[in-house]
Amino acid sequence: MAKPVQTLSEFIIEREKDFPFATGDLSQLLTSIRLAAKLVNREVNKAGLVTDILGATDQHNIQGEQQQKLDVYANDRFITAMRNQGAVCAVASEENDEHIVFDTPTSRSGKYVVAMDPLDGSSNIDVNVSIGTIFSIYRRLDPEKVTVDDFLQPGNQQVAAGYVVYGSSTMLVYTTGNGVNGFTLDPSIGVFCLSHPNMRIPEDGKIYSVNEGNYFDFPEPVRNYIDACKRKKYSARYIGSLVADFHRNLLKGGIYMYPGTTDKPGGKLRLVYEANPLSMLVEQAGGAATDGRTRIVDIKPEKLHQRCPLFIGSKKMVEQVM
Ligand code: AHM
Ligand code: MG
Repeated sequence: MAKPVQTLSEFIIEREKDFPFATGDLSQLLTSIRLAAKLVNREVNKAGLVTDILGATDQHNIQGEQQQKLDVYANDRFITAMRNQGAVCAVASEENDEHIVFDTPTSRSGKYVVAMDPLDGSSNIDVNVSIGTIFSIYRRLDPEKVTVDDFLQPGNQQVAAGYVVYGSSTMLVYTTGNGVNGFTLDPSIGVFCLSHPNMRIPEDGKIYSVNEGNYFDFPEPVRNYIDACKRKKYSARYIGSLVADFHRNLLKGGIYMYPGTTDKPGGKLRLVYEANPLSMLVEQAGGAATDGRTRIVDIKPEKLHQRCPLFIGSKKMVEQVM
């Protein structure tokens, strides 16, 4: 007889029992993320059919990037789900200039803050290529007030982190600092089921993911590393959706790189809600992440939307590029 599958909600409840003093707040928070992920998944799946969900809005985010309609939809869904749950007192998002403090009676005393990129890889939305959501959870610093400092804690203080990849199937992958587990959405019943228990990234890999269009602007050591990958006939794989590139490398082994360039020494990716959560995940899975000098999760963020170079993936490959 086939082994019964464990659902995400059963898994969350089971894990909660491992922490004798757990209040259930983190479980509640993960439940709200699960709900929002399903709603976003529904819209992503019918994006080609429904004309008012594809394309850009006339708004720009703080980075000056034009917001897509699905960016705004995903942002609203995740914020609403967390506001309604009560475990979260504030959220910071790639799509909002500043963090948002919740004012409902229950959320005011919420223990956690969440930083997120609600829809990563926006340029891939209209062309039916995988996109994702990334989230990072911290304990708030002061029970009396919420400030931006709650979000500027180094990544090594994260309580949990994860992502959702809306791909050929939709998966939610997360860690609470005790290994990494992946759940695949069964669309016929609308339930996430444990499909990838205790995920480990291969120690070494043969895939490198980088936007080589920027090659001539990369620092020399990075160009040398890319040349070495080619000499070894490694496979070049670059989707242009960080979550999807990261997910593939997590399963198969590989390195994702977004280095600084001559005109953008900080690179493109954001430390707080892109690099930090994926770095916690990769370390929990046995891999590594650095900005080229410092372990990503040891960097103390100074600004909410701060960028950082990112080299992330199989441990040996990250060591070599360093
Ligand atoms: P976004 O958060 O605005 O979608 O930007 C982040 C994305 C990553 O998903 C992806 O890896 C990278 O930007 C691609 O950038 P580029 O087109 O410069 O290669
Ligand atoms: Mg992004």
